[in-house]
Amino acid sequence: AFLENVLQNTTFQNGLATVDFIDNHPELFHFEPRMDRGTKALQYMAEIIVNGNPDVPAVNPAITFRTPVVPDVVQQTVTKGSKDRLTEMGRDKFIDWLKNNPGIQYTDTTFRDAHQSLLATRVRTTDMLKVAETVAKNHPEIFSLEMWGGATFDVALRFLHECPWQRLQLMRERIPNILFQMLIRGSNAVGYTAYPDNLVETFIEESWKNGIDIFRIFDSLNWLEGMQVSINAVRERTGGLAEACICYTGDFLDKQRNQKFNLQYYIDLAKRLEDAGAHILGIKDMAGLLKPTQAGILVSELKKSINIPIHLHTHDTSSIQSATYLKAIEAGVDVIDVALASMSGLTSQPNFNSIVAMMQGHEREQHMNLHKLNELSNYWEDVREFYYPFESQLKAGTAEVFDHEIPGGQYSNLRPQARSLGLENQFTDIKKNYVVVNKLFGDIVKVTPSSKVVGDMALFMTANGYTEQDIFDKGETISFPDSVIGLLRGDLGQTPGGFPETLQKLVLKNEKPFTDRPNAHLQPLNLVKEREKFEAKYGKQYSHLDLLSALFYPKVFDEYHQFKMAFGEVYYVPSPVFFYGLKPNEETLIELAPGKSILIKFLHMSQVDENGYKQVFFKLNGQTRSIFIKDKS
Ligand code: 3PY
Ligand code: ZN
Repeated sequence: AFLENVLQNTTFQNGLATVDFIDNHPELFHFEPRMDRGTKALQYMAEIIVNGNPDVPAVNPAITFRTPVVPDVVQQTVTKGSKDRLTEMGRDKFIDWLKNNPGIQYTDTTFRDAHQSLLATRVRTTDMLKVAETVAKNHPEIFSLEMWGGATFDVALRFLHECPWQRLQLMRERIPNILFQMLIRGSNAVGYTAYPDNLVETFIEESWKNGIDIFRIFDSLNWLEGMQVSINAVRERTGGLAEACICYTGDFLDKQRNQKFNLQYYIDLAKRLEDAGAHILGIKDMAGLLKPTQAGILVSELKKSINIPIHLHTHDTSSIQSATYLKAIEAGVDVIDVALASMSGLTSQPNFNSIVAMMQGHEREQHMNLHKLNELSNYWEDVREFYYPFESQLKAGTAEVFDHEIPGGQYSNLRPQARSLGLENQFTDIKKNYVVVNKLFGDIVKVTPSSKVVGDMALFMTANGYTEQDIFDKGETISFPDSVIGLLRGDLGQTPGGFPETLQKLVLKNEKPFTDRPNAHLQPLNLVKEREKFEAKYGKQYSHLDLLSALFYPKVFDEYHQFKMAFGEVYYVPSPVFFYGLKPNEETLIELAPGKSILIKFLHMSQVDENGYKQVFFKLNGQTRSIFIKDKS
């Protein structure tokens, strides 16, 4: 139904509105929800043209983009793949098949970790959807697609203004045959802090219902207790697979080092994860520290000690990780993580296409259509250009990673973080301090969120010019960053051997640390009550899945909502337009819904008027329209 707003109100039109008119008629000041989708799309285009996208401050006006070419499909039908196999066999038989099948299996991380590690997680749903069907039809041999979780959940809502659940659903519709995989941070789920167990459980159940099959579960301190709730939830509430991880750090062959993380440590942890109900063991080498020789030894020893299949994940920061894969393959690893050529290497995963070539003639070769994989990589090469402001400065592999142990995803983030604090010139000191902090904390596993705490402390020490000795000498009077207090209080769980007590006392002052599960102190959420609160705030327009998003990220969700009210759905806006706006006389076809497209052409824009507004003129499906936008410059 058409609802009146203030501009159509006759009292207002006739100049009869009095001072309390606004108070008496708040309903007349709700404009946005009534705008149609085309108008909201124009509103967004106009905003970006006038004020730019705040997420991309440094735009290069000279840049032009190529049009990415979607590879032709080799056949119109979708061949059965790993997803069908899991459905047909059930979990136990599927796991047996995986263990006994000689061909090496590939997980493609292009839709998640690759862009999290190279492009600050910014890859948008529309760029994924365009090739989704191609992946399903041309590459049914892929074991799984890592396409959700980790930082994608937060970044989708916060910076891309799109719904992560919708991404999952749309991808699932287009790729029915290949297993979907997500990364989940145990009791930290897709966030950075501990959440009530029942929120994590509900989240896992809904992720499964909406398309996730493999749950790669880790704990940022390798603390089994932080993973158990998630493992149980996958087993009990889904038909999917619980892949529980040992996070790999250090170098167990390095005799110089205090060997807390020795070979036996990993084997014991792997056995405990198997006993805890893992269907697959993940070796999560988030910083790319697992060297080839060590990989051969680790995988062989694990193969002797556990019965579940092994899935290896690494980052190619040092540029030697394809050698690690070859050694692991020869030692019997079952699945490896790779990224399409143009989205691989450096802080991302090793090169899928080249590894397929490496395996040609090998006894564990798995057939893949390399020609088509190359075409797919070419698509991503062009798409990657859209995201140029998010590229990290790293140009070549670095063996320094074996010293600082900074995870791939964090490495590309730390420099912009340093820049925003005015510390970019001290990046070398930050890397050194990262090592110092790790030692101060007692040598811990560093992966989200524990890695963020080490990073925060390294930045804090660099900014204040503190040395290790200063921390002990002046610690009583230093107020440490909140995340550091949280870690040493046990908010993220426990580290093997515990945190060093002297530091713990200096940081916590008089506060007592936890020794048990931080989540156990959190009240279960009453989801019915939460729904009521949610509806009181946002009405009935959002689903149960949106409620879960809001429970993880209340503030981010609120901003997402505000954005949606003003600009509607933007996931289908082409990326160059989304980030940089249209140029005069440029046009774009926008698919609002299947079969409903609009053609928008940007004509020109006026000078700023006395109230600070610019008028932006478009043609929308041939009709001239204009939008007023406040110039924020
Ligand atoms: C994440 O937690 O997002 C990671 O990718 C950790 O490696
Ligand atoms: Zn990773």
